[in-house]
Amino acid sequence: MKTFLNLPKFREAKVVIVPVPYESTTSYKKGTVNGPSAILKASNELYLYDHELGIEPYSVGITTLDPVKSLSKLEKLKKDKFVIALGGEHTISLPLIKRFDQKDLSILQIDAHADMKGAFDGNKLSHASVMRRVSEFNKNIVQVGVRALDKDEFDYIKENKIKTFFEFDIAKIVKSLKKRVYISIDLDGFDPSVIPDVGTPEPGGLLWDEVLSLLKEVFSKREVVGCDVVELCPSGELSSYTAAKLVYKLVGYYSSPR
Ligand SMILES: [Mn+2]
Repeated sequence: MKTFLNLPKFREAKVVIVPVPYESTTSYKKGTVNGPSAILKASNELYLYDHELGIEPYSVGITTLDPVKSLSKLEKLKKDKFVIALGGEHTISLPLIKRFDQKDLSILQIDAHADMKGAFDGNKLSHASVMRRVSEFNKNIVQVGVRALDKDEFDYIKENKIKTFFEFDIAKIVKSLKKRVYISIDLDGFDPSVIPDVGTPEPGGLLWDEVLSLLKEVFSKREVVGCDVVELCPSGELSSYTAAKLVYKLVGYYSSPR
């Protein structure tokens, strides 16, 4: 497997890209297992300069780990580096979030789905239940882009005061976040015109500029502790390249001064 931007492995890097080709419970289109390698391959095509930020984000130091395939290994990842995990199905967020101290920590979830099902196909550890499992130890979940959910999920959200924004209002979203934030980006949160290749596509999603404006604001106003970008189900260049660019934007926002 290639590395992000084809950069050599580098111990002192501040940003660590972790490929997680984990797919166990996808329910519709399969192929998220190929997501990480497609993002790494597409990252070769990126321009290194970010004109919005006026920096070359790679200069912060980026390294790519060998792929991690098990959820238990993810929970043991170190916290002294800024980890961006590449999925794989959304289930991988659970161990990635669990490894942090939950005090003053919000989870910003960009997603078409609430992922709040008690269980899915009888499985409690499913991509469609991942945020429900997170909510069992941290209810500070802020959801953006959600447009497909069951009534049970809707009721659970209300009862447990999960902050689900059905309207896109950046100021209100950022205000609802605690001091520290973990960002989980399910690529189906984007409109399918932006990223068509996802396991469970849903029309009416967020646009590229909207997501970037939100992320930029979150990184400048809060301490972001880690990120994941999940559910790419690659079949064409557009989605893989866009996902790679998103990852590089995350590196850029992380490395620009607050
Ligand atoms: Mn999801």
